[in-house]
Amino acid sequence: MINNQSDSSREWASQAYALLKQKQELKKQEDQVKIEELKAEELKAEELKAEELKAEELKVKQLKVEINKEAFPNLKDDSDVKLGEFDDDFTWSAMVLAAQGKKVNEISIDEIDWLSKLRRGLEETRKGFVSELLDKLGDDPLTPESLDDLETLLIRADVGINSTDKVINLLRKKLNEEVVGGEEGIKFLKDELREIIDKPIKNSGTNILVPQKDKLNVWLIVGVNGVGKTTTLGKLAYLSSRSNYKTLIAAADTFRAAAVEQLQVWGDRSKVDVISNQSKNADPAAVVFDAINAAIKRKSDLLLVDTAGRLQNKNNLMDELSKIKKIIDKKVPDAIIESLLVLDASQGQNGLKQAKSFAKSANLSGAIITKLDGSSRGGVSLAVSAEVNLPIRFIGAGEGIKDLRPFNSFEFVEALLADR
Ligand SMILES: Nc1nc2c(ncn2[C@@H]2O[C@H](COP(=O)(O)OP(=O)(O)OP(=O)(O)O)[C@@H](O)[C@H]2O)c(=O)[nH]1
Ligand SMILES: [Mg+2]
Repeated sequence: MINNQSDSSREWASQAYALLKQKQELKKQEDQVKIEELKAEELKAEELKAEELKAEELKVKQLKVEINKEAFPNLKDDSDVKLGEFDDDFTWSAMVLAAQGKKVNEISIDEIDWLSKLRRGLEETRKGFVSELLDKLGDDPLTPESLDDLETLLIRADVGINSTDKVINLLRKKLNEEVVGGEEGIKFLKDELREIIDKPIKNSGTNILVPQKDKLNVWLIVGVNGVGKTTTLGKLAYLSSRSNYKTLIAAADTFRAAAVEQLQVWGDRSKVDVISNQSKNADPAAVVFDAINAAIKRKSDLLLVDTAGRLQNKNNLMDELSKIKKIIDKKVPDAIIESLLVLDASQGQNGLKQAKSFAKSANLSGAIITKLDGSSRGGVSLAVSAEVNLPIRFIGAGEGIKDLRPFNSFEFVEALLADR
C-alpha cells in the first residue's frame, strides 16, 4: 500500500494536509492573540511601574525579564514544528500513519515531522535501492538476480548474516513456487523483517515501554562512551515530563568531568530536576542513593539514571552497574528497573558486539538505537533483535530534544525499505 500510492490515498494525504494547515493557521492566530495579551499586560505593568519611584526601575526591568522567560518558551515550544510543503515527505508520512489505521483528523504535525526525519535519516542506509529495483523491474517479476541485490543491500545495511539469510531464503522459496512481482516481494520482505524485530518485543509482554503507574520506575541508561546516552536521557526526560510523568534525573556518570553540566542543560530544557554530586570522585551509587531519596520524597514516577560509558576497564563498568542496581533493590524493592542499552547505529556490527557483551553481564531489558540520521547502517536494529533478543524500545534520529520516539517496527521497516 505504501509503495503503490493510489489516487484515493493521495486524496487522503491531501485532506490531511489541508486539515493540518488549517489547524496551524488557527494555532498561529491563537498564539498571536496570546502574544498581544502578554504585550498588553506588560505594557500595563510598565505603565504602572513607571509611576513608581526611580529606585524601583531596576527591579521592574528584572521582573520583565522573568515574565518573558516564563511565558514565551511555552508558546515557542508548541509552535516550533512548522508544517512543511505538501511534498513526498508529507505524502509518505501520511501514508504510513494511514496504514496504521490513523484517521485523517487524528494526525499531528509532530508525527509527520518525525516520520519525515526517520525516512530521510534512513536514506543513507537504503540508498534509493528499492525505487531503483522497482524501476528496473517495471512490470516484470522478481528474479534470482534481484534477490542477490536485495541480499547485498541488507548485508550492507548491517542487518546481519543470520537475519538476511533467513528472509532472503524465505523469499527465494516463494519465488520458486510462484511468480512474485517487485512490490509484492518488497512487501513480503517488510513483513518478515518486522516479524524479526517484533519477536523480542512480543516476548517481553510490553509493546511500548512507559513508566508503570503507582511505582517508582528507574531506567538505567547504559552503553559505551559516546553512543548518545546523555543526549538520549535528555530526550527521554522531555518525552516523559511532556506525558505528565513526574520525572527526575540522576547524574551517575561521575567519571567524566563535564557530564553533570551536560546533563543539567538537558534538565533545564526538559524542565526536569537533576540530582548530582559535584564533588570529585563522587560514587555513582551514592548519587543514585540521593536521587532515590529525592524521588521517594517527591513521589516521582520515573527516575532516569545517566551512567558512565568509560571507566578504567570493562569489569569496573559492569561492577558499577550492579552496585547501582543493588542500591535500588535495597531501598525500593518494588521499583521497576529497566536497563536500557544505548547503541549508536553508525557503529554497525560493533554495536552488535557491544549489545552481546552488555547483555551477558548487565541484565539488559531493552535497547535504544541512536544516530539513525545519516547512518548507513540502520539495519543493525534487526541484528540486535535477532541475535541478542533485545526489544528495541526507542529510536533517536537527531540531536534535538524531540528527535526520539518510542520504537514502532512498522514505521521503522517502512522507512528502511521506502521506495523513494
Ligand atoms: N546526529 C545525531 N547525533 C547524536 C544523536 N544522539 C546523540 N548524538 C550526538 O552524539 C554525541 C555523543 O552524545 P552523548 O549523549 O554525549 O553520548 P554519551 O554516550 O553520553 O557519551 P559519554 O558520556 O562520553 O559516554 C553528541 O555530540 C550528541 O549530540 C542522534 O540521534 N543523532
Ligand atoms: Mg554521557
